[in-house]
Amino acid sequence: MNEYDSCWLRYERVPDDRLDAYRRRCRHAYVAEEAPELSAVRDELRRALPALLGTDPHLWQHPPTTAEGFLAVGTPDDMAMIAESVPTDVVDDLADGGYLLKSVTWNGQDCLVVTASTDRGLVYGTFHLLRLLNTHDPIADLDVREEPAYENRLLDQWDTPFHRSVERGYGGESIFDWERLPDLRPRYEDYARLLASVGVNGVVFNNVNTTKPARPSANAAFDAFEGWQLLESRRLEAFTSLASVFRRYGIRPYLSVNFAAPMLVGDLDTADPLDEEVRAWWRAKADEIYELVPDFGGFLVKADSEGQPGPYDYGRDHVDGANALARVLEPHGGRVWWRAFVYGTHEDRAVQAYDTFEPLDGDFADNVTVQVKNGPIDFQPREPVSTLFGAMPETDLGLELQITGEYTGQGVHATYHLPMWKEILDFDTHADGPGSPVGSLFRDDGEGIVGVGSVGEDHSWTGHYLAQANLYAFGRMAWDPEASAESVTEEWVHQTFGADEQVGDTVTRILHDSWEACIDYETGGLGLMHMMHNGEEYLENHYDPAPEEWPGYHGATEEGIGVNRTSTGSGYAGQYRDPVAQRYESVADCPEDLLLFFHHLPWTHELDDGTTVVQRLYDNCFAGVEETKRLRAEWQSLDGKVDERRFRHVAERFDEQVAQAERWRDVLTDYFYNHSGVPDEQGRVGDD
Ligand code: GCW
Repeated sequence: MNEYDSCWLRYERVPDDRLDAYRRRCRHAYVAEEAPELSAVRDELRRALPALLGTDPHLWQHPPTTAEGFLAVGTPDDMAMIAESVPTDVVDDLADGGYLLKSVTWNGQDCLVVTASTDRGLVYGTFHLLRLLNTHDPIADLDVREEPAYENRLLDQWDTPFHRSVERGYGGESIFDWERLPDLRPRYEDYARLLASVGVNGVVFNNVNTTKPARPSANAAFDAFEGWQLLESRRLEAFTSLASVFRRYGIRPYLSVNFAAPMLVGDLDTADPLDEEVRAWWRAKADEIYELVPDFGGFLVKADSEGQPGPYDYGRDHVDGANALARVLEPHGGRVWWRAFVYGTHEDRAVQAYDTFEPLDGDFADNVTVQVKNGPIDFQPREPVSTLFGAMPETDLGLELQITGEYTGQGVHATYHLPMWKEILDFDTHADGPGSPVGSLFRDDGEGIVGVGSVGEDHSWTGHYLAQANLYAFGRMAWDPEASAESVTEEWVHQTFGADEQVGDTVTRILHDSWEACIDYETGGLGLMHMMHNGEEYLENHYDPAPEEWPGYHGATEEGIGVNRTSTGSGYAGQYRDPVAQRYESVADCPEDLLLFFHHLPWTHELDDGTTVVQRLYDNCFAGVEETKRLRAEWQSLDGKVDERRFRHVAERFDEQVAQAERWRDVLTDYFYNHSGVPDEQGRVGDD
């Protein structure tokens, strides 16, 4: 990887005190037969082992006869040494993707075994082992058994085909050059490697907004193309080459489809999901896709939302729409991921997803997953969790998280999402009584976790070198939601910035403190949200402060602030199960960090510690800026300890982050002051 960063797959020479132990077991490797995934394993070992160990490893395809130790990667059927080293019934019982890593003695030699019952598991097992070498962990007594917590760990690309743009992507233009397919770019494989190394097993390659370019492209000729055209036969044929790259890494390809495709791609005059011709069109299209891409994962659909067509256009509902598509995928083992992101007809947008979908529980086909954003609004810095979690026990659900930082400073601010995701996963829904955290859902077949992608053509991939941590953490958490945030961060930092303890500790601290800082300067920290500038179509902003644009989201008046979502307001709090509903309903019990999401309160309402609401908002906005300055200083302390390119890039971004945090603080505090007329106790706000 030269034109772009290698992220956490850097493979730098391990320290001398590890070298002997590693070389003893990994100087040579045996990788069973030539399945696509195993050729990827072989390539990865060829890249990694010489770089890590400074050796030129032999890579056998047949069980070796050697007097030296070696690493064996294969299923128990592939080699007697593997079958004899691990309990084969344990291997057989592993979920798809699961694997074992084991240090063994074979013919008197120190060896290592990576085994699994599926080829995909061998890919993950190999990356796990390489991670251990990268982080200089001991490998003499390895006895690891790993299985993914969720069957589906998907990446949703909001890349707009042909335009090379990425809606809400801040890492540059799209890496996917559809116009040139079937020609492949090395970057595809490197992206697949990054994703597979953290266990992602599916990619939706195109934006859910299939009729809308994120912005007109530089090349006007491409503006004639629309995302739905990917379903045209010649496009699908070209798509096979991309699919084959990701297949080698155990990643199934998916496409977002436009619900009106029978009219747009076909020449029907309706897309009514109950119309026989429409059904026949979808069936033929699905058959065509599977003929070309046998491991195709399925369709992602955004229907009847933000201008996308859907079943409502024909007087049908979401079940009719989703099930019509599910029927044609079902014979091929494909799945429909149907998004619950709908809003528009209610005064409070928070209530709509639940109102729309909860009554449909039990009616969706077995191969439909309803994909729900983590919160009821839209990836705000902090939101309560969606009321749909735990509310649809008869339906497969997927949790949608945002890896990209649409509302968290985009590619400019160093905002780490893992602490937010942990908070979401740990939240007790009380769906099955106490002790039913969000993370315990999505565990059935057909369920899973989905991340909205963040990569682009930038050298850093993610627009900010530290934002690579969000991509890494997403995969690791979707594999193992119980892993501690600290351990995941530590892994990432060590692999990405090396073993230096000062660097490791500093970057870890920056990441872990960044989210709360962002909440403070962008919201005031009491549950307010979406005070963003919206911008024009194609130039949508969501970055600059503009609380005056969307007063409905924060409810500021002269008397008070916040949105009443209790039973005397929109009733959103009542969509949770008790005792969660009761807790949010009550001003006294509602957690402070969501207080103004659920309640409209006088500016001078006193919080638990006696501080007024408005004073706390002032204080938090100021604290957020101070914290951001502190994080910048932390980064600056690494001058000379991190390579120049990354050091400067992040340092410059921190300067802009501080300036932007100050802008937020000033705009918000002025706004609060102008509405409340209450001066800041410390005299920092208002006329000066
Ligand atoms: O709020 C919106 C985002 C859109 C996005 C949409 C969605 C892909 O601003 O950019 O469209 O959410 O999730 O469908």
